[in-house]
Amino acid sequence: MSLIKFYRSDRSTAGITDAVFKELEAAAGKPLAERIDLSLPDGETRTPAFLAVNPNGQVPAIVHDGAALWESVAITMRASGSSGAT
Ligand SMILES: N[C@@H](CCC(=O)N[C@@H](CS)C(=O)NCC(=O)O)C(=O)O
Repeated sequence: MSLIKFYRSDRSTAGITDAVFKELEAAAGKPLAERIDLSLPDGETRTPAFLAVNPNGQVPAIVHDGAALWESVAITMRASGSSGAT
């Protein structure tokens, strides 16, 4: 499986998604996601580049196999199904 690009920020809803990825990575014994840290105070979720990933301008968001996905619940379901853990 190709690495998932995982857009996150400290002290945000992305922490839940990050915890799920860490559990899945521990089970898989390998990294599943490349973490890309964005600064909310610096407005990094509002750049044109990130809005092309998530038009809502919010983390968490992922890009996997060329497809973007946002909303923590949707990402968790996708990641769990793609990891081989379920
Ligand atoms: N319902 C969304 C909520 C995501 C959300 O509220 N993200 C906030 C951080 S906790 C955010 O990225 N805010 C940046 C902004 O609005 O500019 C989810 O569960 O993924």
